[in-house]
Amino acid sequence: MNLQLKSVDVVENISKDDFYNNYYKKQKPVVIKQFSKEWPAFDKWSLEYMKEVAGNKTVPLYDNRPLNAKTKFNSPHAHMKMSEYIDLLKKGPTKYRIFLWNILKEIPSLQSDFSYPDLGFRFFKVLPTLFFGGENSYTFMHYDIDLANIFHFHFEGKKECILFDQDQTPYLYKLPNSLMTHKDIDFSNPDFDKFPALKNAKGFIANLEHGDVLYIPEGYWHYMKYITAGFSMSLRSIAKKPKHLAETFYNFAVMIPVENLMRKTLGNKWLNWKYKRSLDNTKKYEEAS
Ligand SMILES: O=C(O)CCC(=O)C(=O)O
Ligand SMILES: [Fe+2]
Repeated sequence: MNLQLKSVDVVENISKDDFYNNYYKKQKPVVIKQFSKEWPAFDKWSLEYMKEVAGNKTVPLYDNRPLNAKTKFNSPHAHMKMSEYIDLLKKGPTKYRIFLWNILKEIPSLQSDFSYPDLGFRFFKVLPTLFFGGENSYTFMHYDIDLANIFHFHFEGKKECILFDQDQTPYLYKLPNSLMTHKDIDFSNPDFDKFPALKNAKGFIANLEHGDVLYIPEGYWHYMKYITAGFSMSLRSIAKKPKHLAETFYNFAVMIPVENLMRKTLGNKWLNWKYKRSLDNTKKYEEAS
């Protein structure tokens, strides 16, 4: 038994109108092969190049440890010099990832290597971010705090992405007051005895290689597995659906402050309550549909 995953459409070339009407408007994911081939980045960007331009930067690293009551929302697990980190990536599998690294703030010169595609809507230009991962590392299933439309460009190596629309949330064992699923689910090889509702979830799968872009519609859940060491850049365009804009506001104004406060005051009791609630809330979706 596997997850019910359809392959994301893959196109070689796409016009602005076709992208807008067939994917953006319908909020349907798509992979555009070698979309970045006109950019200087297509030839330049590699792990080695990142080591050259950012080797001396200290970078925040994340591994796969579950939430911890002692840390705040999204705080890093370790720090390293970028040059050491890239050496580590090249040496073999490592769990350490870089997550949401802001290009404008950290290495503004990289901006001249890419441009914002003209696809009929506005990009949120202050927030181009980079993500790095070692062979077999993965970014846990989540959706983004601003429920943005994401353009995820991949460089060097191969990556596998699993996506779910928000309408599949009931089957995903979402943790209350968070944007994540239960910590014990391995989306590459889920345990359906422990998490039977996952059998009913209908999602998408995409494979990315150097130069490809994956369009992730707004608010979509995403799980990313680095098949080999590599990195990606996400460009975002804010959510359009009023419901998603309202949730963005809620996430910043209520969700994060509540989370930080509860971890501080109740500690692990709060986290354990969240895990239990995610199982209880999902019970009614466990029957085969
Ligand atoms: O590629 C990754 O490691 C995570 C990407 C991601 O979560 C995003 O672009 O929002
Ligand atoms: Fe994300």
